[in-house]
Amino acid sequence: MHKKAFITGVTGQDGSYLSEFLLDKGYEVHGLIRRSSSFNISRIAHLHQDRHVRENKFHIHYGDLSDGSSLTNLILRIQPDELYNLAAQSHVMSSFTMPVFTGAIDGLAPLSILEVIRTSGLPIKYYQASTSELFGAMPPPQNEETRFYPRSPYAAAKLYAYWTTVNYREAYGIHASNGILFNHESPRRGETFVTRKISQGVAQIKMGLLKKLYLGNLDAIRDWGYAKEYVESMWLMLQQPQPSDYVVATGIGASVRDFCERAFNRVELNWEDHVVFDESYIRPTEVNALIGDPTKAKTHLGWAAKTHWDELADLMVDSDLRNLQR
Ligand code: NAP
Ligand code: F7E
Repeated sequence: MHKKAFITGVTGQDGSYLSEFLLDKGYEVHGLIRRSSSFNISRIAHLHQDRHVRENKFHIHYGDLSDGSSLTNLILRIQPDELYNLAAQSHVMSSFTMPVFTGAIDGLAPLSILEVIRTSGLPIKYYQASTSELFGAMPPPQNEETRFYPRSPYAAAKLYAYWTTVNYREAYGIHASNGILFNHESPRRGETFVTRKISQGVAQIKMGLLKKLYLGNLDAIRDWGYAKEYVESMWLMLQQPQPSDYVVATGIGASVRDFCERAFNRVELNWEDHVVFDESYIRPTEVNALIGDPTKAKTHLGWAAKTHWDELADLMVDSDLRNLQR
């Protein structure tokens, strides 16, 4: 019997890679999409079109994380073996302008999902998309023992969901795990996150379509990995006999400035000729440095990142150049 997975956030960067990964493993995949005026499935359109080729194993369902009844109906109807809760208002800067919405979707909605699992009595394994942003102001390296110090409404909401996940595991014996993922990027990354903004900007400048790239804090340090590799760690967590919480990272830090330099070098341009500081991108509270210690993921899950951030910068620039050349 094939397994069934339910993915919230299936239209996002991680949801699209996770769907591909699980379909390749023979899963029947169900994804939640929200209703919008335009059909927003560009990252999963190929899977939707291929669903007949894949023996009708990919299904999308309308719903919204703010609508508990839609979630209840879907979970009871699908009865998945595994539920990956990836949906979120995931932009840190936007969480300062939409704090209440972010709190509802990123903080409270995971509780609604866990309540459906608890009251249904179904043996659904649960993955919560937690984040390195939980560590916020704590200096690197950060691991599972590091204290949390959130620095945004996004991180505070995710902190609530983190502890709800731990609590439902301890209180009700639910197989619920937190993946504390550090930044992971790809050609499918949203266009307003800094790596993709840079790779797209570099490609546009190279093609003569843009003159300047406006950025905020160039000193921020992040541990950037390749999203396509990170989704395997989510699946591995749910295959463990016992649920737990895991840091997933490369263990290597680089600054936004480093990433810029590498991305511009890829097309033989000097970043300093094109990047302009724009203070509107400065956050009310910044997270200065996140570098993960992924020892537990390596030891317990056998998972390790393969792609270094500089290769990631290259592959993102190459992809954006190809997109424009098309
Ligand atoms: P993403 O590309 O921004 O995708 C977010 C997904 O959530 C999209 O499918 C979005 O749908 C959906 N969504 C947002 N609000 C919703 C709502 N009210 N109801 C239903 N769906 C909703 O994010 P990602 O980079 O793939 O990240 C996946 C998860 O991991 C997120 O929870 C994020 O916070 C977390 N995370 C990400 C990183 C990272 O570096 N990427 C690191 C740590 C944790 P639309 O397409 O309709 O907008
Ligand atoms: O910012 C700086 C900015 O928006 C990275 C989300 O996936 O990862 C992501 O959150 C850094 C910050 O990602 C610009 O100030 C400079 O220090 O790409 P970002 P993030 O805030 O780290 C975590 C792990 C998540 O969980 C989140 O969901 O880059 N920065 N100039 C800029 N950032 C943006 N967006 N735009 C700029 O122009």
